[in-house]
Amino acid sequence: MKITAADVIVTSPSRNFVTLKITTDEGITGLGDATLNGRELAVATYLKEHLAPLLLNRDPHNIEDTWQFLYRSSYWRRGPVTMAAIAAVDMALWDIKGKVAGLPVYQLLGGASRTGLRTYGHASGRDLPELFDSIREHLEEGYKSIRIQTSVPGIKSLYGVAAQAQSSGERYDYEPAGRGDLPTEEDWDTRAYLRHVPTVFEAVRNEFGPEIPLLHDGHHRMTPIQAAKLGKSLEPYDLYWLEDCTPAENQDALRLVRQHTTTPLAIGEVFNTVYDFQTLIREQLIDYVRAASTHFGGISPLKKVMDYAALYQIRSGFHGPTDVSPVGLAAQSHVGLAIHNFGIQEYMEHSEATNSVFEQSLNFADGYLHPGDKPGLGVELNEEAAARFEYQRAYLPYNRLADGTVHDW
Ligand code: GCO
Ligand code: MG
Repeated sequence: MKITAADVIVTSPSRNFVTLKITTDEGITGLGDATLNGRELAVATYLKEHLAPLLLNRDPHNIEDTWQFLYRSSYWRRGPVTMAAIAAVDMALWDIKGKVAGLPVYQLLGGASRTGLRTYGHASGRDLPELFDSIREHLEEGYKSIRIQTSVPGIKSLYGVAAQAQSSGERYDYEPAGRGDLPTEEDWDTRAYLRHVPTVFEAVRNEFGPEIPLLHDGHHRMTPIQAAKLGKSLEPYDLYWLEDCTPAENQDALRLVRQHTTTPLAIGEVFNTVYDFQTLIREQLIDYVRAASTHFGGISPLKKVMDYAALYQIRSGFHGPTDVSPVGLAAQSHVGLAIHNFGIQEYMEHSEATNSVFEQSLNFADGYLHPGDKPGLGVELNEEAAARFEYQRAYLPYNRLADGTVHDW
C-alpha cells in the first residue's frame, strides 16, 4: 500500500481546526488533527510545504518508522508546530491501519481496559449562586467529576469563567468568531486569587458534600511558593487535582510545590515530547499527565509516555478542550481506553457546527466517553461542510498586572 495524497483542510466551524487527510492507492483515507490554537496556519504550512512531499509513496503501515523519520530528519526537533504536524501524520496512519484491519484503534493498542472513560466537565460562575447552578447542570448532564473556576473579586476578567468569556456562544469556549483581529487583554492579581479560591472550594464542599471529585486549573500563573501555598490551602477540600500550578517550563518548581502539599498535581498540556515529562515522572513530581495527542506527536508517543508513567503509578488526564478537534479527541480516547493507567479525560462538548463537519462515532453517556467501534479512529470529515466555514484569525487572550506588566495567561 502507498500514500498517494496528503491534503490539509483548514476549517472554522465555531473555531479553527487544521486536519490532515492521507489517501492511499487503495482508496483508504486517514485523518489527523494538527490544530494549534491561535497559531493554526503555521502547522498547516508545515504540513503542506514540508511533510506532505515526504509522505508520498511511503507505506502507510510503517507508523513508527514514519514518525521517527519525520522527527529525526527535520534536525530541528520538538516544538508545538513540529509536533502537531507529526501528530496529525501519526493519527492518520493509525486511522488507516484500523480501517485496513477492520478494527477500532484501541483494539490495535491492546484492547479495552475499561468500559468507558470517566470524564470531567467545566463548571464556572461569576459568583457562588452562578457556580452552583453550573455544577448542578453538569451533574444533570451526567458528569461525575467537575472542574471549578470562578471570578475573583478584584480581577475583572478571568480564564475559565463562561459568563465573562469573550466567546460568541454562551459557554466558555474561546471561540474565535467575533473576537477580532487582536488578542483580548485580561488582568491578574495573585494575592486576590490565593485568598479567594479556598473560600470557593469550601462553599462547594458545604453545598455538594465530600464525594464529587473536584478539579482546578491554575493556568501557569503562580510562582513555586505561591503554588505550594494554594495546594496547601486546598488540602481540606480534597481536590482530584490542581492543574498547571506553575509555568511548565521550570520543572524544578514542582519539587518545591511537592515538598509542601499533598494536593495531587496535573501538568503538561503545553508539553510536546516525553522529554518534557522525563524529570517530572521519574521524580514523581506529578500525579497526572496532561498531554494531548495533538500537541504531543500523536498516538504513538502518548502511549509511550503513559507506559513510562505507569512505572510510577502516574495516570493520564489528557487535555481535551474544544481546541483539540474531534479527531484529536478520538485519538486520545482510543489510548485512554487501552492503557491500564488511565485517570480521567477532560471533556467539553464540541459545538453543533463543529459536529456538522466532523462526523463522529464518539459516545458520551452518564459521564463516560467511548470512542466507538468503527474501524480506525471513528471520525469522518464532511469536506463540503468544512468548506462552508472559512478560517478566521484568532488569538488567545493575555494578562497584565495592575502596573502594566505582562503576566502568564
Ligand atoms: C484546559 C486548558 C485550556 C487552554 C486552551 C488553550 O485545561 O482545558 O487550560 O482551556 O487554555 O486549550 O488553547
Ligand atoms: Mg489547563
